[in-house]
Formats: sequence, C-alpha cells, structure tokens
Amino acid sequence: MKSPAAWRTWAVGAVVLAVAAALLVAVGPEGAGAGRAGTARGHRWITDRQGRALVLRGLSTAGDAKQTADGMPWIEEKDVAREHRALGTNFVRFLLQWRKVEPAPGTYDRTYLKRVAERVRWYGERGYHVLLDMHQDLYGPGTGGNGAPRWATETDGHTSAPTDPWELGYAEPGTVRAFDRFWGTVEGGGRDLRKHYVGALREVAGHFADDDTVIGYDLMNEPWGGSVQGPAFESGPLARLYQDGIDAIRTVDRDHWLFVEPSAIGSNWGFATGLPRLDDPRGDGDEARIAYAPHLYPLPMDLGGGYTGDTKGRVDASLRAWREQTEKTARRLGAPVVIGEFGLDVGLPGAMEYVEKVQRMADEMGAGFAYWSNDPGSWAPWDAEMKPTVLLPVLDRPYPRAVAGDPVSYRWDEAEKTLTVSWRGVAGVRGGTEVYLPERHFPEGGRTEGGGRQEWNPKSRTLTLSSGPGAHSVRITPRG
Ligand code: 9MR
Repeated sequence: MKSPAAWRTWAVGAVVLAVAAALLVAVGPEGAGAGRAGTARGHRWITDRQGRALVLRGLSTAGDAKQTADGMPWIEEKDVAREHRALGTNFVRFLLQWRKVEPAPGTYDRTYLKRVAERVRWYGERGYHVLLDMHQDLYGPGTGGNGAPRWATETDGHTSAPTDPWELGYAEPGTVRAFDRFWGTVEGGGRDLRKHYVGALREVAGHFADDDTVIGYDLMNEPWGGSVQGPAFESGPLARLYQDGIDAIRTVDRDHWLFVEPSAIGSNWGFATGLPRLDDPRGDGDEARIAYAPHLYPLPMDLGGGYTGDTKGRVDASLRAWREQTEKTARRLGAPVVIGEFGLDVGLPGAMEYVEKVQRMADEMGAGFAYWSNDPGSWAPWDAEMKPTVLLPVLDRPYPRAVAGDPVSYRWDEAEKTLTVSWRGVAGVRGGTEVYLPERHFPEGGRTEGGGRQEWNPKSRTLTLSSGPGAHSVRITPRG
C-alpha cells in the first residue's frame, strides 16, 4: 500500500505528466525548428581570450560529486587525460555544491575551492574550458536531494519521501516548502537564504576570476519554483536571483560567462519558458556575457522510454519544440546556447540514434553541449569497469573546437567521412581555427580543400588552419 503522501506525490506527478503529454501532442510533428543551418546574423558565440568562437563539446563531471565526502567527482588526473584522448572533448561541466562552498552561514570553505581549482587545472592543461555548475537536485540533503546546506533548509516540519522517478520528489511537501522558503514566497522564515546563495556565487567567482580555464558559472542547476510555477516563477523570483547573482559576480569577475537555466520542468521537454532578458553590468549587446543553458530530456525519455516505435515520433516532436523554444529564448536573452545536459541510458533501444540526432541538432544550432554524464555506468561512454560503451564512438566525433571568426556552419557527414566548416574571418581574432579529427575516422589525419595554411598535431589530433579575414570554407576528408 502506498501512504497518503505517496499517493499525493503520484497524483501531482500524474497531472504534470498528463498536461505535458497533451501539450506534446498539441505541438505536433510540424512544431518547427527546421530551417537555419549553421548560424543566422546576430547569433552570439562564446569566445575564448583570443576572440575565437568556441564549439563546446563535453560531459558533466560528475554525478557522484553530489554525495562524496569532500564534494569532489570520482576523477583522477589520469581519467581527465583518458577522457580527452578518448573523445577529443574541449568542455566540461563541473558540479559544485552550495553546501560545500558555504558549510556554515557566511563561512566559506577555501579548501573545497582549492580542490576544485586543482581539478580545473587538470582540465586546463589539456585545453579544456570548464563551466562551474552550482548544482542541486530536490533542493538539498535535508529534503532527499543535494545542493543546499542543511542550515539553509527550512521545511517547517514538512517532510519529503523518496520517489521513483526521482524527479517526482520536487512535489514532496518538504521540498516544496524548502524552495518556498528559499525564494521567500511564503510568509515567515529566518535568514535571507537568497542573499547567502548570491554570496556563495560571488565567493566562487572571486576564487576563479583570474582562471582562464574557467569559461563561466552555471548559476543554478534545474531551478524549481516550489509552489510558484511557470512564468510567475521565472520572471519573478528566479529572474531576481539571477540578476542579483550576476551583479554580485561582476563585482569580482568582469569577464567570465554567466550561464542561466530556465525552470527545468517543462523546458526540458520543449515547452516555453518565461525567463526574461537579464542585464550584464559589463555592457549591452556584444559586451554582455550571458549564455543560455537549458537541459534537454524529451518527456517520453524522462519516463524511461527509448528512441523507437511510437515513442520516436513523440521524441522528435519534443526535439523540434525544444529547439524552437530554445532559439526563441536565446534571442530574447541575446545569448549563445549551450545544452547544459542531455543524456540517457545508452542501452535503451535507439539510444545512439538519438544521441547522434542531438549532436547534429547542436551543430545546426551552433550550440555547445555537455552530455550527462561521465560517471562510469549505464549512461556513460564507459561502464563501471571503465570499458567503452556503445556511446563512446558516437561521442568521439570530428568538430571545430575553436573558429577564428564567426562560424557560418559546420557539419560532419559520417557516411561520406567529410567534415565541412565555413566561417567569416573577423579582424582582431588571434590564432587559427582548430579542428579535432578522431583517429577512428581520420587514422592518418585529414586531407583538406580550402582553409588556408595548416598544421597537424598528431598527438592532440588537432588540425590548425590559419586564415585571415573574409569568407572561408574547408572540406576535410581522411588522408590515405
Ligand atoms: O543521474 C542522476 C541520478 O543518478 C540521481 O539519482 C538524480 C538525483 O540526484 O540525478 C540524476 O542526474 C540528473 C541531474 O542531477 C540533473 N538533470 C537530470 C539528470 C538525470 O536525471
């Protein structure tokens, strides 16, 4: 028998899912998303210190950091080296926990931040860009999740029971109340928890302000509004917290990118978000460095389905809707897009076709991505024994890591074994266009047509193309 609380959770969950399913059907197969290959005018790019546009490709590290005693992910330096060798990635989304940053109110743990910095260095030495992600699920350990410190968890006696799937825990009374107290949307409560959260963000940014390996900060993983939902949440408490966080970070760090996520429920499945435009004190327009980092988990997959049969059509509809909504929101925010998370059990039917489809979509959108996650196991490119899974060869894919100008398009055609990259050189950008050519497709390196002067580094498997301003296009096929 389920307890009354469990039934209530299921009832809430069932309503959420039923509404979602109805909306998905309403979106229909012609939902949109087709059209723009490469980039449109006005598309923003995340740039490196040399002004090159970055195509960010990588994984989150790591889910286990939600629970480890020191808050560190499972990786050692050799695992970072392996990840780089096996996948040629240039990006990692590194999980942080507020409770580790600020273990007691107003007390920051520098030892924790130094441990993070040591791992950031392992990535930096291999050319990675690291996104520091202030992670949470289900608020914090006090409500069956992770992220927030216990001293910042006010449930007023309400409790949270474990649920399956875990996301339904967002509807548990203790979790809802903890979020309501955090957002200040119910009467009463003690401390100003948002002020503490913003202080913790500023502390992290102060620690990493001069670290060139860090690309930016993900201000909150999968925000949840508690009892305030939809646009009322996103344009209200969430936008205010983001703006306060951005303003605070900019007092100590002028240059790193600030990544914002929409409320996860709904947006992860392709529904609209009410997240409004935010101000970056470093400047408007091209000066602003705010990136949009929504997650992508089509609902049929959230419910454990694969990419096959009837589900496939529904996932495709969800993907089209997701792309349309993401591009719309990114335009509103004036922000480049990074898919902050997508992922699934790699053993599900059609899973690899789905991953490849998302990768192609990311290429077309000019979006970065961080696959969830690098924890050895059933979702990862390696299993618990560190043996490659079917995902590894799918993620190990050629792409331009950095482009010396504005990318116009890039496309990998596996059947034709051809990577094409087009861009407009921009005056003032330093360094060349760097292309990763994996051994599995380019054992002897690449043969190029176009692209200017070139240099091949067989160790990092990077082809560097040096070309000036103007339009460029290069076609790369395997040598030999
Ligand atoms: O994969 C993670 C699962 O093992 C955990 O039980 C769960 C709750 O902490 O989190 C999962 O990871 C999620 C991530 O934290 C946020 N986005 C969705 C991920 C997959 O469900």
